[in-house]
Amino acid sequence: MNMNILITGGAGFIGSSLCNHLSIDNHITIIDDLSMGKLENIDINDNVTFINGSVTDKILMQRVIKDVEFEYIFHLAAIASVADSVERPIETHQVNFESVLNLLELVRKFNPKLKRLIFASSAAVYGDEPTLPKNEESVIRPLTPYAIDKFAAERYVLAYNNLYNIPTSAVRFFNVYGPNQNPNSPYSGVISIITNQFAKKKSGKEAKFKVFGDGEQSRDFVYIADVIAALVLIMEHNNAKGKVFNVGTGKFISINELLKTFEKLTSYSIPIEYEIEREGDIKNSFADITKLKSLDYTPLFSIETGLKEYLEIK
Ligand code: UD2
Repeated sequence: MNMNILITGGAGFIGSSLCNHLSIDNHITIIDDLSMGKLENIDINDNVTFINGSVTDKILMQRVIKDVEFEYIFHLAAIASVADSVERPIETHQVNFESVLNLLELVRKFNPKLKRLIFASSAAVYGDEPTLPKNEESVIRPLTPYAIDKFAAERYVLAYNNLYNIPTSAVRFFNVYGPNQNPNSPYSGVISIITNQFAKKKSGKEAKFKVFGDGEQSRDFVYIADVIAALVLIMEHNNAKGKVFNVGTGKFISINELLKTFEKLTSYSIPIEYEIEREGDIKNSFADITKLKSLDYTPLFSIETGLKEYLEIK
């Protein structure tokens, strides 16, 4: 392909996986302040330029957009913790919303050759409205600063397509899992936390896992390789312009069943404690992926095959 591609948040979990995939035959520029991401996540080679900085730095962002004529931009940088957004709504708003609007304006002024900007939104926009599965026209009920910012930013991204002819798309990620997801906060993806505990157990250390609630809550867990495939399809399809897509598998599994799957695959078991339900936790969530399938997307990984690949079980 040999394109110039900007990935904000390119050292993070999803961004680094995307970079490692696309840098085989494109030039990638990454902006990341390493607040959550890690340099070790990136396969640094001649095709990758790493810039250590924040997407909230307007001077830096202007310089980057003016310096290189990007064909594609993936805006993945964000404060990913919902709890953090509740603690620090103003600071998280600067990263999760203002950086998006600023980037859109920079592109409008300085990047006429852009083929597509793809923005990472979230299933959080659907909130706790119980109808399932969620399709892109389902009721939107964002409940936290994180979800409100994601929804507002997503609308701006699509409005720039319609108002100014800036080619954009947005994705609503469901529960993404896979290598390089940081397990070190209680709000890290639950699969990264469970994996970490099973790895401890394997190496003879003390391990345990706390389930918040009765464990019957369910999620649509999508393996990172399927997410990368979805992003590439959206990037390549002209008819994805001006649209938002759910990115999930269309299937769901409860936390209890997930734990059983880990036990089956690893042949280990760890002590499980049941704690009070997490405040604001959504009971069940899964995606209707009909719209993404119209771009020829088929998720290749079930929860079992995805976990096998992640846990490197041959
Ligand atoms: C996901 C997203 C979040 C936001 C939200 C919107 C991830 C990592 N997070 O949060 O950014 O978009 O969806 O709805 O994708 N759990 C336990 N024990 C633990 C950790 C989690 O029982 O140690 C439970 C948790 O209470 C929840 C489920 O596991 O019911 C999944 O938790 P999560 O933090 O992986 O993802 P979620 O859906 O809360």
